[in-house]
Amino acid sequence: MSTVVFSGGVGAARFLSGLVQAIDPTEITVVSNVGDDSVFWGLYVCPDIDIVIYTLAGLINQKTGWGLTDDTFTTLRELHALGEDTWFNLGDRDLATQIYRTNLLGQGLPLSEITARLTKARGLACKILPATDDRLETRFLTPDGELAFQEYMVKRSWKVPIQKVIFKGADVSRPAPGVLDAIASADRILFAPSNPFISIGTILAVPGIRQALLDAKAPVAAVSPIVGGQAIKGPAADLMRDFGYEVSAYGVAQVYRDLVDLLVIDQQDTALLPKIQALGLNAIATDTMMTSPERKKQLAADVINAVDAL
Ligand code: FO1
Repeated sequence: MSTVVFSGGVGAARFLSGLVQAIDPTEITVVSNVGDDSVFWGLYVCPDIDIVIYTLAGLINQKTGWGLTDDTFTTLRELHALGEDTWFNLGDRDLATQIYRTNLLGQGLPLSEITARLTKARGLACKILPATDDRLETRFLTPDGELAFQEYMVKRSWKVPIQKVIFKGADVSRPAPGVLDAIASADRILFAPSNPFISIGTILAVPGIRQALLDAKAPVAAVSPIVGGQAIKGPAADLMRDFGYEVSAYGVAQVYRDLVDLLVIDQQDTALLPKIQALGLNAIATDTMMTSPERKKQLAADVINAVDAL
């Protein structure tokens, strides 16, 4: 039973760490957002891919949800001493991944091949595919001008209203090798509890992926990243508000209504089920908080059971 998971960063990684316990990890293909990718000091950083790899390898910094556990920041401090702006915290150990990736990109290897090598080097059994090997940059039009993804997310702590999300390069991007085939041959397709606009939405901005999803024979299920009217992490709630959606699991259902067959929402939002079902979606409520390995595995099992029952 092959399972394809559309994935952003921290929330997706936590969900995937439950999924690899609940089903055979060799049958999981992760399609990762790459719109957050950024270049710092000439190094090509793929936060969402790295967050998923580090999490599944048991190496993630549990407190932040990104970066490596027990990392140090000596290189960053030296860069600061040289007068560099060091708001993006690349740890010394994390830099090894960035040097490895950037070196291979420079040799002409596609991101998908480099990601496969990183996945193998970290001993993971699942497959991780970037949505595209082409450069696709999520950028934000704000009252202060256009901001790159990490400028908005990290430097400005997403405290700027968004007028428009720009997927620079998306129009000429192509799905990475294996992405369309994985979607077409999947038995289940899941949207991790990621940002509907700038994680899942960015993947869907790659020409061909949305259509592949609509054509897929597999049922599609999404886990709501909004619980009790709030985002678990990141700017999902702010973006929903900026784009005129209700900040709730119902708002998520409205965003996803043409794409998914099933929405999994948190048990504290159970009262929203009839409203979501009235949109024509299947919906279940369960514990989506993922605060322990057991709860992560249970959420994954609940999603799998619900999607297989469709
Ligand atoms: N997020 C932060 O809030 N502050 C950081 O300094 C930061 C550094 C960082 C370094 C490597 C990496 O892979 C991720 C990093 N993140 C940081 C997370 C990242 O900005 C976002 O969480 C993702 O782009 C969203 O999925």
